[in-house]
Amino acid sequence: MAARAPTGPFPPPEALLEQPVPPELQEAQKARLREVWKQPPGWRYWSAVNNTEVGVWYTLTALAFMLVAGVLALAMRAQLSFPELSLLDADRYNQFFTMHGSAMMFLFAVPIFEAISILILPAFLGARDMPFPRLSAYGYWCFLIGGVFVLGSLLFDAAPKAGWFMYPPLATEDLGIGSDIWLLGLSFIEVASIAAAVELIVGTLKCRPPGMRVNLMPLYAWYVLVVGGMILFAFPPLIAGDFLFELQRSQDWPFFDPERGGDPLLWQHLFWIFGHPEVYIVMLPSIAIAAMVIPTVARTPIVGYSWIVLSAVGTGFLSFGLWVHHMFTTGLPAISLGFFSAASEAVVIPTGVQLFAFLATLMVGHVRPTLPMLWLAGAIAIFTLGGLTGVMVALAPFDWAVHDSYFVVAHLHYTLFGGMIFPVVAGVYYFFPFFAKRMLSERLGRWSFWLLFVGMNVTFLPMHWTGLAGMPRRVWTYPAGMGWDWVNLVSTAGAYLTAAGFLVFVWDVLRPKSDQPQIERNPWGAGTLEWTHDVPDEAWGIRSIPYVHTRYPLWEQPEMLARIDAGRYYLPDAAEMKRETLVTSVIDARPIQVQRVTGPAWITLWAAAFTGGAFILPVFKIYVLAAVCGVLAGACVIYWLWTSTAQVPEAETKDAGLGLRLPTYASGPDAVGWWGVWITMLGDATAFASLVFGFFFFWTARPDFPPEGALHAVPWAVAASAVLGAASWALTVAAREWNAAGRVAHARAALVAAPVATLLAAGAAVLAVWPLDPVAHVYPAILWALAVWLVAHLLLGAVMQLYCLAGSVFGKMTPSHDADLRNVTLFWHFAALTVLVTAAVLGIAPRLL
Ligand code: HEM
Ligand SMILES: [Cu+2]
Repeated sequence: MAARAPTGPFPPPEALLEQPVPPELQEAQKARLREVWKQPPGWRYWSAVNNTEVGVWYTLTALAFMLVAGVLALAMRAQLSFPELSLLDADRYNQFFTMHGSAMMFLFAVPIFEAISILILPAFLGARDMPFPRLSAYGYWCFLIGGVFVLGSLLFDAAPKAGWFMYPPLATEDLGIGSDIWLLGLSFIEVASIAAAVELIVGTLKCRPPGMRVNLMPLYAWYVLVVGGMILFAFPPLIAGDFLFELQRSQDWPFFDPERGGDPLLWQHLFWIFGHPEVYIVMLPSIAIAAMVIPTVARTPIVGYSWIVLSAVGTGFLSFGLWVHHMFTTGLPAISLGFFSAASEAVVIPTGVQLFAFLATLMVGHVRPTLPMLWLAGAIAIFTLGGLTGVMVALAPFDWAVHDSYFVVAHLHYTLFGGMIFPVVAGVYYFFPFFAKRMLSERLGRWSFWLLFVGMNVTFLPMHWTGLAGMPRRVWTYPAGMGWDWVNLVSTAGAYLTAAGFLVFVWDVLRPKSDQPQIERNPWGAGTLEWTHDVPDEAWGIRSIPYVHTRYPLWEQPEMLARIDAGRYYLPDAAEMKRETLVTSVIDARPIQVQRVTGPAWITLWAAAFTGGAFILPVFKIYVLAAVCGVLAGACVIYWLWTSTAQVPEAETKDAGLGLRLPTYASGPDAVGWWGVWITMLGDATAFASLVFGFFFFWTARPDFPPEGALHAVPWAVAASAVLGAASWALTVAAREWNAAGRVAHARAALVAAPVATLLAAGAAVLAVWPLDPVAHVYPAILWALAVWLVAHLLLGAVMQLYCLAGSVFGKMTPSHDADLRNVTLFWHFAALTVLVTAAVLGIAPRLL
């Protein structure tokens, strides 16, 4: 262990930083870096995994999905332009608004944040890549496959049609496969979203440049942490909800069926526990973009850095307490109405703090009116209007009046255009030269801005009116003479104007630019690290990883750029011809490891394709093949982990530059993989907690839970499952300790015994619920659901234990190279918790009820 500690000076002594690097050496270093980071040629390009390629694909795909969703909106507006038209029939209209909303939210609003972040976060942090490049690639392919599948259903007239929040009983009773496509297809994409969030969080925590303490991070990175964290806690309840929902649809387990003890409100809770934070998941990245653009435009450091960070974190927390305001009309007790109404208004405070900090920055600086700034100004104007109507609908009595009317449609589009479309376009204008090395057009940008600005107001302002005049949302047509006619026509005209604005923007992005000069480096005169990237482009990301001790290094460390270019800083070379980036400590960013990151591979694409099969085939009730796909996906993932992560390095330490020697292998909390597991498991535990919440929700909300004389889970089997699960956990911990102490034979024996205990625990869990009939009533159904969840985790845990055993036998894991075993033990801490809580719910709760 001790052999792996970093040695050498840190922070780097000034004398070392000043030493010149001989030009021949510089050229040789550059040649090696170029060779190591180059993209695979020809069609093999699509096996690339590094963040610059994957980030661009991801961004373009999300924008393309947005355009498809926009076309659906245009079709809806055409249908509504005059009363009693029948361009679209009712059924098709339902499909269109459902897919419009779902695609905008799940295929565009959230993924675009992850896409842009994957693309630029490493550059903000002076890293060469994300910590787990193959995970980003896997996430991207899942997103593409899932998105094409869900949108493709439109072509077969089979799309979901129960609205973007899929309320039961409408969606449970929907015949056809539309709702299944929504539930399974979007769950698949949510899993990919969570994977990206894990990657982004670990990247921010562990891959910052040496010296960049948390209070020096670019604000964007703070928002990545907050939004990533929110995704981690908001998506799992929805996934848990999807899981229950799909069980109801395919197996008839009655979670949302009141006749058999279920309750549709459980879905509403789970959906909005996700859905409200979702609103902030969508808005906060926009504020993050503004926080990067505004100091540059104002040519001054941001005012109130700490206040902004606190507000962002505060908004993140608050947003989880607000979901009930989407359910004001469901007949909740008055006390909770008051509470959630007040809490909804309270979010105004942190949002206001951020806004005022930006205004203050603009006031103390010397503002250059650039195109990104124009888009941001438009965003603020629109968002303010949307915010005002938001304050109105947050008042429960007003909401009763306009609920499910076009007023809400107007409100939500103002917030989404102001809070996301305009800032995202601002971000594209600002960051486009960063990755394309060419500017977008000033003239087209202005055209697009005014078309969109006027167009969206003409579209959505009249909807406040139609809403107050009583026009309900989600109607495919309306009778003449309600006073809605010409207002709707105006709306439709506005929609086409908006579309023209989008077209101009898309053309500007896609038009060939090879006759245009490449940009000068740092064209906006920004102060943050991403603009140190080379022009013309170099695939290595950053030539050498700088020592950072200011918030705006390009402004405040004037000697830095020349030193980066000269390879004067860390990792200026790729002596072993491996892709590498630095890992630093979480709070104060001391260098602790040289991380080898993975290169191009097809295996991620295969893994995504099989995962897709596992999610998509059940839509068509093809369960056996789906299971086969699941197993194959697992095999791909195992192969990819086995061949590329936690490899025993050729030497324990290496020269990282500036006299610093760093380990090439890390294990436990030093390793990025360990953090990845931790963070993933937080999300997993949240999903599990949502299922347990479901149990207690039924218990408190339903008088017949459990019903008179109900069968309970088999006590001895519950107890056996708990004991065996705990034993398996203990064996895993013992294996870790023995292995670390060099008692390899003991460790292997423990790793042989552990999966046996695990499988027995899984068997006992099944026996515990076997006599219960999940179709009969929600009580046996929720017990079955918990058991299924537990068994899936136990099976996964057994595979992990066997993976470590194989690692030990084949020399991938040794007493001093035990990263895999430590990560697996971490998984098992959570698995043990799942075992014990499940046992408590199955075994003890019925006696208390
Ligand atoms: C050209 C721009 C757009 C137009 C013309 C438009 C139009 C519409 C219309 C007419 C509806 C209501 C359908 C109905 O209730 O019958 C709707 C719903 C919705 N829109 Fe948009 N929209 C646009 C852009 C966006 C954007 C950018 C987003 C999000 C990022 C978005 C998200 C939604 C959502 C979530 C719904 C609710 C769907 C539902 O009721 O299930 N829209 N849109
Ligand atoms: Cu909300």
